[in-house]
Amino acid sequence: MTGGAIIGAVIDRLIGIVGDAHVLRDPDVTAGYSTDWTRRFVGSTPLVVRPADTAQTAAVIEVLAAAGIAVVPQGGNTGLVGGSVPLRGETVLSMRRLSECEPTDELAAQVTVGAGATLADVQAHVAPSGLSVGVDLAARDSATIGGMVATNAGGINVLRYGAMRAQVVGIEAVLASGAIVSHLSGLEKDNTGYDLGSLLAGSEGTLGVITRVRLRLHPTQTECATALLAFDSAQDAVAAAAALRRSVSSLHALEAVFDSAMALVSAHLGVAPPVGSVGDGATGAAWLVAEAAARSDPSDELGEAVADLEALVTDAAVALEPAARQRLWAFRENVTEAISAAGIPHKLDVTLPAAQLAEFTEGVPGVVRAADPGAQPLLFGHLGDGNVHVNVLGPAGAEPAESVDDAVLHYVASLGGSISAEHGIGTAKLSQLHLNRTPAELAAFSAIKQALDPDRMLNPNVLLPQPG
Ligand code: FAD
Ligand code: 2HG
Ligand code: ZN
Repeated sequence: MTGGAIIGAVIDRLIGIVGDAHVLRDPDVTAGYSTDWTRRFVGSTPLVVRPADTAQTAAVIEVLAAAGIAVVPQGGNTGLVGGSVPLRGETVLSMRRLSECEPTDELAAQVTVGAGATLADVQAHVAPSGLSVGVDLAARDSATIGGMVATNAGGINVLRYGAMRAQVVGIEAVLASGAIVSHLSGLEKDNTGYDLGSLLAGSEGTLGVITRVRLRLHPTQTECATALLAFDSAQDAVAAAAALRRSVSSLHALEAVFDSAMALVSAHLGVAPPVGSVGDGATGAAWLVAEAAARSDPSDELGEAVADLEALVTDAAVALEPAARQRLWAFRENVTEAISAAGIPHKLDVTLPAAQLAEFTEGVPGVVRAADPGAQPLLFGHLGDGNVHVNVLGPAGAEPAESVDDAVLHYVASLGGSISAEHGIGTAKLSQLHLNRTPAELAAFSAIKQALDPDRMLNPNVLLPQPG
């Protein structure tokens, strides 16, 4: 049963496990758990259950599975691919209450945290030990560690530390059967069979509900230098990004904002960038945010590398102090907010091979407009990882034609790229997954799902080919 009447006896049993205050049934309250961050994906649910710990999570899943009620696990609900909301009346399992952070293990440089802890909370928790989480992203105040593992989130420091999967040294999760798998010892070398942490990373809530995560931490890079670099063309920005990757050993982030997105974000902030000229969104200009970070001042290393780019860079601003660095970052970090304020975009999150990156950034606006002449492509992203975010707005902030997604993702695949760099497949990219994955791979995915969740109780609408 998904949606429809939830038997009173089931609700009574759930209340017995988590308490009446944590079985939410008021439609005004559950609505907030049923619409995604972008407002593109709107579902509904009769029930939101908020367990407090792993044992309660397991007990809730057992009750729901016995009643044949499917579940959508939800963390901060900041996911961007329609994977965190109940699109077919599923029950939402909100993991936000599992927010406990255990003491930082300074000897191992690791920490075990509840799946519902936000990234910002964990960052603040480990900071006094001189340690940092390897993944950082603009949704840090709401995104949870469980959701970030489930999506294998990327963010701004992947070129240095890898994505979320690379941070996981231990995991605890509840399977669809209600069984708890817990492997949190954090041994750096541990070849004792299948790595369930790796399997659950990027599984988007389809294989298990993550309840606790042991994270590998990194020494905090205390000295930072940030540069905002302006370019006349996307091609020049791509060439400069490749050069900076080769030459700056302390490179910590390498982000891009292309003309159309810079026009929107600077209007949203009410501030022009300190370098480069913002046009009408069609000049082809581009900006890079390049950050170097180390235990000793990296500004000379970054400055020399930027000076070597004089044939490409038209102007550069460099900042060392936190407030000044933040003013440069604002032009990158606020793009998603600025787009959301302008309308409901389609979000295409792609990676290109290095050799095709310039061709793609220059070619994709034409591909978008050929599919929907009224659509507005907005490009930005993690250029150091080859990851471009192509957001597309329709006229007056409406959604663009559905055909835009197909056109862009086919173009990406034709260039050898990935249709999902870091946000996942969710429901948004489900029909294009075959562009990147062979029938044999999809069959293996289905076999894993069948083994761990034969009745499709966990997030049944996302990632996997739908039955029938
Ligand atoms: P949710 O949105 O609640 O859920 C996401 C998926 O994970 C769903 O499929 C859900 O079912 C599953 N899930 C959630 N919790 C669990 C759990 N405990 N166990 C099992 N499955 C679970 N993403 C990036 O990769 N890089 C970025 O730079 C980035 N920047 C962002 C900036 C903004 C402003 C916003 C709004 C989003 C951004 N995102 C980014 C997307 C989003 O923040 C990430 O996908 C994040 O990992 C989602 O975490 P969450 O807790 O909000 O998960
Ligand atoms: C980012 O890099 C996030 O800012 C969000 O991944 C991207 O809004 C988007 O498409
Ligand atoms: Zn991103």
